[in-house]
Amino acid sequence: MPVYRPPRIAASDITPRDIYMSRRKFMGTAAAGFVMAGAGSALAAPLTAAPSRFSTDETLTPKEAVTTYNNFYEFGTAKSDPAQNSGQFEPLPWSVKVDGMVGKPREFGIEELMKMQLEDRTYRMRCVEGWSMVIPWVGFPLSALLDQVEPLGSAKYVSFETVVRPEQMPGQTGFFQPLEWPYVEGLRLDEARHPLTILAVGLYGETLPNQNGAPIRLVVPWKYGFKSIKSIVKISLVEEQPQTTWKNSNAREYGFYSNVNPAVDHPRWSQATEQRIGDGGFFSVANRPTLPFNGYADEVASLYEGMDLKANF
Ligand SMILES: Nc1nc2c(c(=O)[nH]1)N[C@H]1C(S)=C(S)[C@@H](COP(=O)(O)O)O[C@H]1N2
Ligand SMILES: [Mo]
Repeated sequence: MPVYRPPRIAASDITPRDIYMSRRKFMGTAAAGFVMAGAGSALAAPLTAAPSRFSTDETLTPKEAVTTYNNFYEFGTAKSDPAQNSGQFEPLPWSVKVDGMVGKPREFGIEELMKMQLEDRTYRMRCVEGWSMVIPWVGFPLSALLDQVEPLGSAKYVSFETVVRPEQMPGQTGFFQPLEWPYVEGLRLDEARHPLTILAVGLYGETLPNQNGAPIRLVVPWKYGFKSIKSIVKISLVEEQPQTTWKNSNAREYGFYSNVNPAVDHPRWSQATEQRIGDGGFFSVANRPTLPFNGYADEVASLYEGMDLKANF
């Protein structure tokens, strides 16, 4: 991944959380749930979502930064590429195939997934590159989807796959390919079933912009951002630890677990601190301490009892 360069965000760009939340409340009464935009349309549709006890009340990262400073290598490797190069991507029609070691394998249309009980999940997001954001996702627990397909006792892991569409994803064409496609990720089944793990279908109260993983992406807030795979077309329940794109690309630098851990440095930089995008404006530096499990230790540390977190990064 390229070396991190801080974006320039003025303090005035930051949306105070109370303003956003009161706007959300208004939209909750005004919007009649998900409005399907036409196929291929990038029109953002408002979403209705219930509050969640898992949401942080920290200052939100401005929507402008969340939607223009992205990692989505299918659209290019520069932070500005996904927003600039994803205009022709068609998130509709869409479906997600759920298969493998399950009693009831099936394909879910996106319309059906949008009708799940949606919640506001405002989470910290920590990229392995050393920056972080606070993003108000709209989504539902992955466990709610897994329940519907009835995982078998033999299932130990969940694997995820992003769409491959070179004709709409310029990062998948050309001579230089930074990663292998499809982008794949994975979780242990207990991580996948954890209540913090969500499938997000929106952010800031609207359907996901293409650059953030439209129409549906994973969010696992205690792990480095690359685990949160975008634009998912397939979810499989499997017995063995799944392949993951960044580990395949460089196993020494990017592990399967990738839990946020200030005590385990990346081979090329420290993970002890981070820069919260929007903090400190122009002279912003990576000065905020990084928290174990990205601040979600109370919720998730028990998943890793007895495991050597330094060896199993
Ligand atoms: N398919 C796919 N998913 C992906 C990526 C990617 O390049 N391709 N980048 C990951 C990385 S490194 C991060 S930090 C987050 C960024 O999510 P955001 O752009 O919505 O903040 O998406 C993750 N999911
Ligand atoms: Mo990342």
